[in-house]
Amino acid sequence: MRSLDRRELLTGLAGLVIAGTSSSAAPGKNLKTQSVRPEDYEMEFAGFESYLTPNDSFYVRTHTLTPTPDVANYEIKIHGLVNKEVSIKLADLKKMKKVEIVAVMECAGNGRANYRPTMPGLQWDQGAVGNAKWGGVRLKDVLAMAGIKPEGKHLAFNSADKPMGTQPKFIRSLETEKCMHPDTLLAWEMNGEALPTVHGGPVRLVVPGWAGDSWVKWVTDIEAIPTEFDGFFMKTAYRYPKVLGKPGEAVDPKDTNPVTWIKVKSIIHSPKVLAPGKVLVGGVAYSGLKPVAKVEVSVDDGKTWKLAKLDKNKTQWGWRLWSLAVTVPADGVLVARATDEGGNVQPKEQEWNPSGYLWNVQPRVVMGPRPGPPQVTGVEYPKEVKSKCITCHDDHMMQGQRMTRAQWDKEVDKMTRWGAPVKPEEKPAIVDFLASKYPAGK
Ligand code: HEC
Ligand SMILES: Nc1nc2c(c(=O)[nH]1)N[C@H]1C(S)=C(S)[C@@H](COP(=O)(O)O)O[C@H]1N2
Ligand SMILES: [Mo]
Repeated sequence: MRSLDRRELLTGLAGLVIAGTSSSAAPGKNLKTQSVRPEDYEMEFAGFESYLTPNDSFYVRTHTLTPTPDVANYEIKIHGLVNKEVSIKLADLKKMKKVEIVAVMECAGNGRANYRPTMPGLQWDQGAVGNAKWGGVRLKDVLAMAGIKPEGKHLAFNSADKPMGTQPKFIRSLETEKCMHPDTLLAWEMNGEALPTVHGGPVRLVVPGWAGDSWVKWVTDIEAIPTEFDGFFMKTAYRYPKVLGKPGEAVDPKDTNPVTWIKVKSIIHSPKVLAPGKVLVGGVAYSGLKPVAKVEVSVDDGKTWKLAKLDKNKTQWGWRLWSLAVTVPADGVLVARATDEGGNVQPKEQEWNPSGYLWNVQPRVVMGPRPGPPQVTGVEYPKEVKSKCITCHDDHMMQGQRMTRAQWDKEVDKMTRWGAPVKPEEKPAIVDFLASKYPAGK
C-alpha cells in the first residue's frame, strides 16, 4: 500500500476525525487557509515576489472534494458531436508534441472580500492568482483525433472530482473556438514537475487569458455540444452582467455572460523600507487580453504618477514583476496602476457585480503594517449548526462569510437543496446564529 501524504490525510479523513472544528493546516509556503475541506488556499503577499509561483505556494480553489485519480489507467474520452469517438490514454497523450507556456491563472472570485456590499462566496483578498509554466499538449491536437463537427460549437469538460451531498458536478463548457487556440492546453506539468493532484493532476485544462473556472482539473471527459452546457457551474455560477448595475442590485441571469477574460491588474506586495521615507514598492502586473505595457506608481493618491521598472519577462500570458524606489511619508498612501497594450487601464473605482468577480481596482497601500482579512476563531457552535452544517465541509466555509440575515436565509436554503438536512422549523435558529456571528461587512 502506498502511503498517504499529509494533504490526502486532511481531505480524506478530516471529516471523520475533526468534524466540528477547523484545522488551519495550509499545505505549503505562503498559503493561508480559506477552507480545508473542500481545499481552498490563498497565496499571501510574499508570493508576489517571485516570477514563477512555486507549486506549493500556488493558490488552490476546489468546489468539491479532491479526488485520488487512478493515474495508471487514466483516460480522456472525447464524444458527442464528433466524427469518431475516442479514448486517449495518459501515456499516449505524453507521446504527442509537447509545449510549454507561462501563464497567469486567476480565480474569477479573487478580490471578492473587497466588494461592498458583501456577497456569499469565498472571501479572497488578493492571492487567488499565480503564474506558472504549464507543460502539456495542445488541446486542438487532441481534438483532431476525434474531429469536432461544425455543429459542436461548445465543448463540455467533466472531471474526476467528487461533489458533496447533492452539489451539482463541476462541469464547464468552453467555446470550441477558444479550445482550438494553439495556447489552450491539456497539461500534465506545472513548473517542470508532474502536475500536483490538488492542481488537477494528472491532467488539467490550461486556458491562458481566461479566469480559473475554465481551467478544469482532473479532465476525464470532453463532449462536443451545440450550445453552452446547461448546468449550475455554467448557468448560475461564473456569470458576469452584460450591463453593470448599481452596487447591491440583482441581475437576471439572461442579462449575463459566462466569465472569460481576466482584467488588467497590478498587485502591490509588501513595500520594503530602504531608509526613512524611502521605500521600494513592487509587485506583479498582468492582463488576460494583451500583455502589460506599463505600471505606474503614485505617492499622492493618484494625482501624479511615475513609471515603474518592469522585469524582462515579457510573454503573451505571464505576469511581469515591477518595482520602483519612491519617497513616501511614514503614513503615506501608495497606489499602482497597470495599463496593457490594448490601452486597458486599471480603474480607480471598482465596478460592482452580484457575485464579486474580476476585482481589479488600483491597489492602494497605506504605509505601515498591512492588516489581513479578519480571522474568526474559537467559535462555539450550537449543536444544530454543528450537526447540520459542519459535515460536508468544515466551518471555514461559514467563518469567512459576511452576510445579512436575508443572504444567510438564502444560503441555508441553497445548502438544504444541496443536501443539508434542515427542517423548516429548525431553520430560523440556524439563520439567527449565522447572521449574528458572521454579519455583513461595512
Ligand atoms: C450536503 C453537504 C452540505 C451540507 C450539509 C452543508 N453544506 Fe454548505 N456547502 C456545500 C457545498 C457543496 C458548497 C459549495 C462549495 C464550493 O463551491 O466551494 C457549500 C458552500 C457553503 C458556503 C459558501 C458559499 C457558497 O454557497 O458556496 C457556505 C456559507 C455554506 N456552505 C454554509 C453552510 C451552512 C450554514 C450549512 C448548514 C445549514 C451548510 N453549509 C451545510 C455543501 C454542504
Ligand atoms: N474539476 C474541477 N476543476 C476546477 C475546479 C473544481 O472545483 N473542480 N475549480 C476551478 C476554479 S474555480 C479555479 S479558480 C481553478 C483553480 O485551480 P488551482 O486549484 O490549481 O489553483 O480550477 C478550476 N478547475
Ligand atoms: Mo475560481
